[in-house]
Amino acid sequence: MDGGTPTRDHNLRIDPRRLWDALMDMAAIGATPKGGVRRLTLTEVDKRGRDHFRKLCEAEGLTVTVDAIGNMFARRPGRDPSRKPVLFGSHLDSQPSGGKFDGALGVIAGLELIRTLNEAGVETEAPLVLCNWTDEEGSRFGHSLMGSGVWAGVYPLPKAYALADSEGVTVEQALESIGYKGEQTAECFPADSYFELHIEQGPILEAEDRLIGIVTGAQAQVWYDAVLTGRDSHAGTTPPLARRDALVGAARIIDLVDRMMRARGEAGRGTVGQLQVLPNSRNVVPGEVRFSVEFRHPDDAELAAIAEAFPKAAQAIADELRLSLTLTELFRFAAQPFDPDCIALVAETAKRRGFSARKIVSGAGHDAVYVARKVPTAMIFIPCKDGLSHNEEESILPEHAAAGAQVLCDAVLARANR
Ligand code: HGY
Ligand code: MN
Ligand code: MN
Ligand code: MN
Repeated sequence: MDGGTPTRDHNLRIDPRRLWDALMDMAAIGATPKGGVRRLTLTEVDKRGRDHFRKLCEAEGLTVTVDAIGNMFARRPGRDPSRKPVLFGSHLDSQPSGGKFDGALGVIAGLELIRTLNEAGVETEAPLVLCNWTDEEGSRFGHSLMGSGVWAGVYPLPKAYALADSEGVTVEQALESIGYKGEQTAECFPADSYFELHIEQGPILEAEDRLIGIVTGAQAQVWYDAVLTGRDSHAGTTPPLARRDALVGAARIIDLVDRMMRARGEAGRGTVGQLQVLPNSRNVVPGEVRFSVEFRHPDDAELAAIAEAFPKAAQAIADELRLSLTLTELFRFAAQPFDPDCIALVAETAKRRGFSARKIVSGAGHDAVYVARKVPTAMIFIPCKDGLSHNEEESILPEHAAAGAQVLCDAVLARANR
């Protein structure tokens, strides 16, 4: 790559067709019949996505490294090696039946940025690093934003390694089995800034006909695992008062979660997404039920109030039904504001390109939430159809993907050459 003459504003244009083709190629890895993807973290399919990503990066002259938690970093040198790198990217893992753009858009748009620079022979002042973070979704091992969380010092590596999925496979075993337990330490390295392009995963941009979301931060979250234990007994012979039915208890706690959400109006979020009934036999009163609970709120005080009230109310339900309840708080994070300078750069960039934009707080969690604890960070959103995500029908318009990638490219370039 010959050195280009880095100027402040190259006015480089990404290639929308090349971007969309690369998105469709990645979407083919783990493609599901209904048009989504299944690339559960650290599975063989995730490995295929990772291998494909590595190949594309190396074909662009990037040096790819993998850290101890499997985070992938594809590095492009800058003119001034003493400068801290500008980071950008997202995640390639997906929900069990996820959409083809959640995470992948940010990674593939980052690759398009690199391709655009290479095509123009432009060298930036600061180095660039394109990131693929491990296990953003948290669906398999119960901790979302795991890779970025280890990198940012939120999760100790041994704790992350010991997390196990429902079959008892640990993160460390899964990393080893797909060959992505890297040598490099998973500690955060010095970085100038981080920019993440992502679909909004909600309805606001589409409803307001805005092209770009200038993301100012993300809301607070708390995740729990719950185990309710009663007693298996015969469905035909056990009278009501003798029953210790864990599924009835779970049903009442699920209703409690829903009522606590609705009590907070439009901003409330409370979800039970996973549920396992044991012994799961139609003529046995269930003696054990395991389920997930998560709450979110843009206001920390509200989230704290929920985290204070929920365990007590759930315990009262268990007591009433003579069940034992084990409630484990898996993690919690406060609402995370992003960096004002990076936010302003995204806003300026969108304006200069004439893209309609608005500021927005992210309802979803993203790797940027943890990276922001160490590095000045901002995010760029584009709309998704009907605000739908974590659904195989997730879809975006090619021109929206191109606009998001253009803003990412301009913002990273401006930051790397300032
Ligand atoms: O759950 C989340 O917010 C993220 O999309 N994994
Ligand atoms: Mn995502
Ligand atoms: Mn997601
Ligand atoms: Mn996310």
